[in-house]
Amino acid sequence: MFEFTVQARSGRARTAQFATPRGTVQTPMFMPVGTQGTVKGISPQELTEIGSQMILGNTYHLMLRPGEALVEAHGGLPGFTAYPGPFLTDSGGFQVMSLGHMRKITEEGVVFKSHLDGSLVNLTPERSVQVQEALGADVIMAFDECPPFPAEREYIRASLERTIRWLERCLTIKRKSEQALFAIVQGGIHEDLRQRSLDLTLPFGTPGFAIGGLAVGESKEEMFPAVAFTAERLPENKPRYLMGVGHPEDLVAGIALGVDMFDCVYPTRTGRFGYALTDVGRLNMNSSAPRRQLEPIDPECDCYACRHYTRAYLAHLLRAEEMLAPRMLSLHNLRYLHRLVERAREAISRGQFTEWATEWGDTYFKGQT
Ligand code: PRF
Ligand code: ZN
Repeated sequence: MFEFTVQARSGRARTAQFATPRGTVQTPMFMPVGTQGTVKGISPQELTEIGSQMILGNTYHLMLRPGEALVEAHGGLPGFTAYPGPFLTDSGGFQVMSLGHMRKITEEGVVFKSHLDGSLVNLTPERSVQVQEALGADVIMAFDECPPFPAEREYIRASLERTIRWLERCLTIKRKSEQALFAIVQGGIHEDLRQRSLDLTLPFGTPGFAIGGLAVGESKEEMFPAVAFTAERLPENKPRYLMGVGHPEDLVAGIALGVDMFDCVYPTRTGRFGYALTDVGRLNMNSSAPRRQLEPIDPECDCYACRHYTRAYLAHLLRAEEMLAPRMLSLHNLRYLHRLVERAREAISRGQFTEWATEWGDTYFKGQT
């Protein structure tokens, strides 16, 4: 179980099969985010149809509401959500930082005020793993700290060392063997701190490794060198997961650096706001032009929205605030990212990833407004 089999390489990019208890997935892959136990507006049947392979769930949200016991009573996230495929849950640390109030980080863990009812909640490495076990995902994440950007170098150093002690505690908890626990490499954008985090994390030999602490407000010129530095020092035979990254151009750049897994709310969130992802950049469906356009969002796309609806119809739905609009734009955007990684996998299999990526980038950036 959790065998990661590289099938082809092209430069640093690779395509692989990753075996999980609920099915084998093909990497590179994009994971839709289902924070509350649902990918906003999209049914499990639709997810399967558009080629979603693994869905992300959140410890932070689900432990607060409805509580992990209720999810466990349904047989975990697959029973609760009726999505039968593989799941990955994030550990909660990152969400506490971005959503929780009045948090206090200590060696023990994090104390925060629930964003729902203001009650004080304690989240520790042990509790995070217990909750993730109850949620029943195939892949679970170590409880880490993701420092904000910018942060003092000394803070990032102390924080990454604490993240290692938390990793050790996560791995000490007795767990069902069919869940893979991925460690998370931190260290901000500093090479020496990334190296320190790698030196301390790699010996644990977890079945996969995540690159955390990035896409938190730094520039792309700062982020990608850190991704490159980290990715090339991670094991060849294990999945590499770049957390919270999901703009089309960042997927292509990440894949080029040897990243295998991505997740982001971007496709669904930007869809709800009326934007559609295409090979010529992001289309604003709220603007006036689409209201008169009788073509689909993307003639190349095989999603339900592109097979059935004109831009004019979707723009009309948006203006009328009909709920089919955010649903169809989310569906299209997810399909776009799944198709993007499919095309990347094909190019890698042909040994022509760089050529494909360059060609894709040429049209994508030319079309960007
Ligand atoms: N840690 C965890 N989840 C995350 C991150 C992290 O550093 C990020 C960083 N972009 C997104 N999600 N546990
Ligand atoms: Zn489409």
